Amino acid sequence: MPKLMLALDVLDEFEAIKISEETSEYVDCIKIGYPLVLATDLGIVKRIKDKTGKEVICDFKVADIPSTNEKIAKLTLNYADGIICQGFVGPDSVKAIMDVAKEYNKKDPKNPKKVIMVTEMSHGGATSFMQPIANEIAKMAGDLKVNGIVAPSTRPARLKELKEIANNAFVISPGVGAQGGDLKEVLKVLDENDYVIVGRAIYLNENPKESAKKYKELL
Ligand code: NUP
Repeated sequence: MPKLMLALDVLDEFEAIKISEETSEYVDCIKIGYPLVLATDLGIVKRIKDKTGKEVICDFKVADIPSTNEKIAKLTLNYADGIICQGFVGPDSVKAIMDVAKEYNKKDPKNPKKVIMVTEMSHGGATSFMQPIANEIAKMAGDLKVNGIVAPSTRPARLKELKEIANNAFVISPGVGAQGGDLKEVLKVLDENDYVIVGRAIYLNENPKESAKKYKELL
């Protein structure tokens, strides 16, 4: 049974806090990204954590040179439990983020920071340039021993392949709900260490709590 990760891409702090509190009974982890952080500030991570007690992952898809990745990771992991980065920039850029996480983990080994790397994205356009190199990116994820990878629920066969290649990494998988991914097929691939990411199908529902409950039960 994979866990449920709420993608909280709303643009208003009041709404973000309200939805995260309402759904927290059914949600295992909350993922926020540029939409909410740019609409508020990075401190929103702490405010959501304080209200819900949930882990918060920052989906910044960091994709820069190592020294810039390092700066972004230091700022982000000061608040967040994990950070999402792109793998296509290569191992040195990803390692820079992992080194920052290791420093934080030395100081606070009980709450280890997670580095999660995108392999192949879930939207249609990802088949143009990402898909042809995604297996190699997943192999790099396994070699570097990142904590997790992002792989698409919109393409369960690819999800399976990427999960197998990245072997020890857990998978967080977007695409169920608004993007039309087939949850039944996804559940054949993911296990209890993995996460199904659901955003709009929960936060745009007129009753986010009921929707989160429904997804939790389906999982
Ligand atoms: O490949 C990816 N696809 C994707 O949708 C990688 C992602 N990080 N995401 C994110 O997952 C996307 O930015 C959004 O935050 C979430 C999916 O949300 P929804 O389609 O369920 O609303």
